[in-house]
Amino acid sequence: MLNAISNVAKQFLEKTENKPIQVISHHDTDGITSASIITKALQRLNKEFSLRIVKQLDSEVFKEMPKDKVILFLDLASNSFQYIQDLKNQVFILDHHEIISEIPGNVTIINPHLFHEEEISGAGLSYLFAKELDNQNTDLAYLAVIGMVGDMLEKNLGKIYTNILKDSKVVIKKGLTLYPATRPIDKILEYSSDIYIPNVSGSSAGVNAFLRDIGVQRINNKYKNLIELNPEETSKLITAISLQSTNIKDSSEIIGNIYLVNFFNKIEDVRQISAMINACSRLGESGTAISLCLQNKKAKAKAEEIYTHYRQNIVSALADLPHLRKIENKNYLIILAEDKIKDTIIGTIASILSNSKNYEEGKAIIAMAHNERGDKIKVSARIVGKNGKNIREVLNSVIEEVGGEVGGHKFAAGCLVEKEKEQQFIDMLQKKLEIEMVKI
Ligand SMILES: [Mn+2]
Repeated sequence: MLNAISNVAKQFLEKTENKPIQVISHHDTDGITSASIITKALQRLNKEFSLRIVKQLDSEVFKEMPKDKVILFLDLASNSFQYIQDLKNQVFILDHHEIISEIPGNVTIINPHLFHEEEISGAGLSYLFAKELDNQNTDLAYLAVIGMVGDMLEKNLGKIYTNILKDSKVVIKKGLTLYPATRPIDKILEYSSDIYIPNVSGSSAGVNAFLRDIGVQRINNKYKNLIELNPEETSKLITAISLQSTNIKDSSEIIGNIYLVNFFNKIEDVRQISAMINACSRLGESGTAISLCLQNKKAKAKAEEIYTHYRQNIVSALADLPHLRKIENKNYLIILAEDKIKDTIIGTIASILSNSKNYEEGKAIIAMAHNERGDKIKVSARIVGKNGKNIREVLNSVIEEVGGEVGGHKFAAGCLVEKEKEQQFIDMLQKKLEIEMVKI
């Protein structure tokens, strides 16, 4: 694959010698870090280019495609050939999503699925590509690591990513994956949204009692940072969290690599940076997210503000849940948030619900919210406990009849439906969910 990337980089330089470039990337952390790497690389080459960040590649995006530019897609487009084949442009794609149809003639693509090698995130591919353009871009390797963690691909690292990690100078520690690991453990337990421990989460008195019970001591009246805990303290903490939290089923869910990077001249937890990028982008501030990635000082303060705001959005959305319209039975819960929850965080809300122990394993959680323009409905579906029916197939079967676009996988999928089809979609969804239940 590395040879192929080198060839594609050469072709790209040739084709863009006298032509401007349109870069199009995805709005999640992996897409934003991909876009940041390529932005820096193209600036270094003095190339003329513009950048667009999109939630998904739908027909709308293709309506506004510039005619006389070379198009470079990052972290998306492998399943959008039906649109791309009609373009007159020369198209380059660096993506790791599954290819579902024949590659059109105007497309040059790097996708790990074509090489049967390890899975590489969009940012990893963008980094390898940028490094071929100019070896100076090796200093962007940290962004490839942030993108990888953002896409949760860190569990099975292969040879290529191991080398990217070496380039990045990111330090890896084994331990508890709650973040930011660079902060005191009491603050992490109090504020983490990844675990819920009754009487501890959200309560500083509860946290103190919890830590005292398991024998983690304060030093000079302060708790250690998570990364400073010794192995004994870490293991006591992991045991206590697995026993008392209501959402962690197995301690392996909270054990893993902690990635530490030098960012704005401070050691930071990559998961925290990824969460900040994600928050900025989802609240419509992708420009800030990219500036943050490229370590622009002004962007940092703004990103921190947005991140706080984003977390407040989620907290208030969760607090609003009891007041929203719902359709619920033993096997599924459909939440009709309408315009009361932003479409950009509805997926996060569905994930949080599907990870709580309030619902039985195998239950389908489907959350629906209107988009900003009010013409479409974003649907996010999850399966509790990641065990049971294939929710992507369920959505597919509904969309086949109602119309729309589906993405995702077995236990976490989503789709976009025309607003006027809302009732038809809900009726059909209930019908399909019930059929699926009977099959099981
Ligand atoms: Mn990705």
